[in-house]
Amino acid sequence: MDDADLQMLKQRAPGLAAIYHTGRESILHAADVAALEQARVTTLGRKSALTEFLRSISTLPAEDRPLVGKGGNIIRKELEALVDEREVRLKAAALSTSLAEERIDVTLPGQPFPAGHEHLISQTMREVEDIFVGLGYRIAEGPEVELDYYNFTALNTPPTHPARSAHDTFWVVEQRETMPEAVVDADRGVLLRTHTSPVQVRVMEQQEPPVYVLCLGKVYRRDSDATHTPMFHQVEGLVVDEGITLADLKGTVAHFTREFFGGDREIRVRPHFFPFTEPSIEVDVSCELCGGKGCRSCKHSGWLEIMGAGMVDPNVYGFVGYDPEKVSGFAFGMGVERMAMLKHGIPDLRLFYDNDVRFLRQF
Ligand code: 2U9
Repeated sequence: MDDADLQMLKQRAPGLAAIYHTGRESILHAADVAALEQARVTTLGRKSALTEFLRSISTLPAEDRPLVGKGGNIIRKELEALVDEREVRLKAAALSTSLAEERIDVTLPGQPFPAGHEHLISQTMREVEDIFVGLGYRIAEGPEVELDYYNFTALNTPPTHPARSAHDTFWVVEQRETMPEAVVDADRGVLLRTHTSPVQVRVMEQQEPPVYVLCLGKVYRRDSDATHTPMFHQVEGLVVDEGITLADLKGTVAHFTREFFGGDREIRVRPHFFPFTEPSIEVDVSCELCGGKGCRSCKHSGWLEIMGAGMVDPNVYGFVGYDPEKVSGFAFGMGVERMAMLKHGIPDLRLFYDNDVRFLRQF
């Protein structure tokens, strides 16, 4: 549009310049995208002064219409371009404001996720396992529902042996009940294992010496009071090789107690009896609380009983086909709950099974 056209336009359509200036001002002053949309509707919408003006062109003299129409469209295009340009600017400004204000610190710690952990009994078994694996032992497992033969008979505890009653067995199928005449068949009875020793019998059935094996797991006895639960956990070890002596047993136990309890712990050995070991011993570890002087926790003796053990009775080898003239070995057993109580000063066995997280989460 040249200057002459512009002059003519100003004369024929004097309101157009005002429409342009008002629209331009409201577009350029829109403070945000919403305000800009409002300005666009007011300036360029169907009810705007500009649209009204363009509609009214048909009422002008025919010779004026092309120029006025052209001018009106130029103005509309210019205002539309201003809206687009302003929109780009406002959006960019809004983005940089939100980037600055809504900053996320990715180094903040996340929401805590309440994860549990192994029960102290499992942790204790894992610790004992690690110590013996470090000595070259293999871990063995076996059934908790066991045959009388593996739980008692093959461990030198025949059907009439008095030691059987001491075990307070949970019977699944008691042969004496179903076949009263066949006491000889009593070792076919089915029971919940009263110790983990049957696992070692099964290991010896399966392999020739040397045997260096550790068994850990649940055992069951019909017993329930402040110091007994009907289910508890045992760890038992068995070594069978050529030339194994009681000195090897003592050395192994001394190493284990130092690793497990820490510090310069002493051990002492007392004679005892078990059907499956001969000779049999009980092992005590020196009390760390009183340094051996005697206190409440060691019942004023300076010593804490930690395990039973002994040299495997040669009769046991007869059941698994080992030659007691060629090999000898030792075995030991301990209660996991008791080990954990001694190590952590836990006063009551029942705390392990109350499932109170305030107790459990301390370990
Ligand atoms: C075989 C031969 C011998 C395992 C042994 C003990 C001594 C023992 C108790 C400790 C506390 C059980 O949990 S407790 O009540 N265990 O005193 N256990 S010797 O002797 C064996 C095992 C397997 C073939």
